[in-house]
Amino acid sequence: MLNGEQITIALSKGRILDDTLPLLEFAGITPAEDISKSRKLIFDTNHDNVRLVVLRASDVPTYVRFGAADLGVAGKDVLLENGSEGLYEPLDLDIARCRLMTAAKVGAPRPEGGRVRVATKFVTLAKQFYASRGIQADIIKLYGGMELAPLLNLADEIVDIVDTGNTLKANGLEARELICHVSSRLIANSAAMKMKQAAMQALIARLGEAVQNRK
Ligand code: PRT
Ligand code: MG
Repeated sequence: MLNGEQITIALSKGRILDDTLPLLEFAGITPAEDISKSRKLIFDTNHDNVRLVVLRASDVPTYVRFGAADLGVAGKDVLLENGSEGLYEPLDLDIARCRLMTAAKVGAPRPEGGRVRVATKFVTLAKQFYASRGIQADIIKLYGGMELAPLLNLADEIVDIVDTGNTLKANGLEARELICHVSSRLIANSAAMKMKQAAMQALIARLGEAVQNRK
């Protein structure tokens, strides 16, 4: 079914990878070796023309946008934050589900009158959210461990991903407002969708079946 066109699929390291591999497996694509046990970044598969590359979650859209990878799997949070220009989003894979939320110290009131200091790695989404509520926010860019910022009084609030809420709880924080629901999406390079139409469509269709099968 997959014809000879070379297809490169970019996967996110970490939690998304664990949920993506079973979908690929159902779609008939098996890595030639155990990705989680290897330090390699490029993996052959049981299909001569399909290979997998394993990247940082936030780099996946970049590889796909520039056509270095034809397909990729990325969180909707990353796509919304970085923009999805030049990308198709043919499938909601319905994996790595979570919520983007604001959070603050338990019981702490939002500073009145003045500006709210917000620590996050989602600078664009945070700006949009507070602006949409008419709240003046000073956004402080962090690269991780956002939970620490309110504890050390670097910020009043954070914007971060919440799943179980355990991380917030363990740090004396509580979720406040929901910004958006998040799941991982299959993304496709728009030129590859035309140039490699047959192989791309076949793969997307198979992955669509894999998603349905999980439901
Ligand atoms: O390393 P890099 O900065 O490139 O990426 P990353 O650290 O965001 O990668 P990774 O693997 O942690 O997350 C990749 C994607 O998984 C995210 O972009 C989301 O789309 C999705 N996802 C799903 C999550 C979570 N669930 C999640 N729980 N991403 C992060 N978390 C973190 C969250 O940041 C917080 O620290 O887990 C903690 C909250 O979890 P709970 O269960 O305690 O609420
Ligand atoms: Mg992480």
